[in-house]
Amino acid sequence: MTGEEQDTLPGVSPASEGERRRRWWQTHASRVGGGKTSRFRFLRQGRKLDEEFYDNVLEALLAGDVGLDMAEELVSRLRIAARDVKIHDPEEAVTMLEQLMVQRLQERNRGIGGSALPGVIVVVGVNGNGKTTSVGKLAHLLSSQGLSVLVAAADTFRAAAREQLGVWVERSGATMVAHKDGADPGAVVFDALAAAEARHVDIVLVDTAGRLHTKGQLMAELSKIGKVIERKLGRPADEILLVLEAVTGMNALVQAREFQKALPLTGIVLTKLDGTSKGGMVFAIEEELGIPVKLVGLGEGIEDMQFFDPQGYCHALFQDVRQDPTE
Ligand SMILES: Nc1nc2c(ncn2[C@@H]2O[C@H](COP(=O)(O)OP(=O)(O)OP(=O)(O)O)[C@@H](O)[C@H]2O)c(=O)[nH]1
Ligand SMILES: [Mg+2]
Repeated sequence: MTGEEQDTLPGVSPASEGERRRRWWQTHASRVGGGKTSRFRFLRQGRKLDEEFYDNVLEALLAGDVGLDMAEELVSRLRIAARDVKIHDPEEAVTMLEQLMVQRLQERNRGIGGSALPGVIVVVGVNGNGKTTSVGKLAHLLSSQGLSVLVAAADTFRAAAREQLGVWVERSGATMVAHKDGADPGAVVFDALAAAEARHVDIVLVDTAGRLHTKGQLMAELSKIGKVIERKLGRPADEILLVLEAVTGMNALVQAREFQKALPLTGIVLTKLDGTSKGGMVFAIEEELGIPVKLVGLGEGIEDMQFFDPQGYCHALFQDVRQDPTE
């Protein structure tokens, strides 16, 4: 199973899924990068492609938190492209910039999962960044694509974590395997996998307890969850997704390094992208971490998660410019 539009999860029609995804990005566009506070909105206003225009592009990219190296690379690509295809006005150049940003993001493989069933997706991260909510939304997203989903409540640490997850799972039509508070998370995962095999479930989602990346013992617990999966299925989990809040900034790198030591990360779930005006964060995170953003959260509702889509995302970053160029 993979999450790209062209080759998607088992049982899903790629065409209808692509259309659904496009619609989602359109309806959520105003939340990416803070809508009216979009950093790209003034770019089309200049008269000609002079140094001031390129300075403004660089400034907008930096203000949108794209990151210095990436911002410079994009401006340099834009200069070359503008010269090669003979672009003379800012309007066209901004359209070209958007295309270059899409291309840059398309260089990464954002597929989700493998081919063996059940597919296993483990969600990890520091406290309170949106893991449980993301598992709930993802259960809904995958169920709505016709997949059977089983959720393992492996956060046995925080009181009420199981109940919180249970509410999401019920709403999404998935099923859940849970143990008592304080139980061994590895045992929960083992039982969830056994149940998934017995019931021929497509996907197992594992919600884990929030943990500070500096706490060695808690990180060892994550490694153990990885080993349980390998022992039970004879293969590693398909995805280990690190949940990061879009506002995390440089600490994301520190977090990712520590989690990477416990389990090999395969992707990022970027949450709360609706709560920042720095919508360019996806570029910075991918450059810093070298791990692709695979899913984004743009709100607290059950429908507010989608597979990351370079085109939909860049379109959203520039939408303010497009809709209201003179304001
Ligand atoms: N605005 C917004 N809020 C979000 C998003 N994702 C999660 N939240 C909110 O973030 C808060 C924490 O979410 P949880 O899912 O409980 O976080 P968690 O990582 O499971 O927390 P712990 O298990 O305690 O580590 C909740 O109030 C969610 O509604 C998002 O994409 N956008
Ligand atoms: Mg949680």
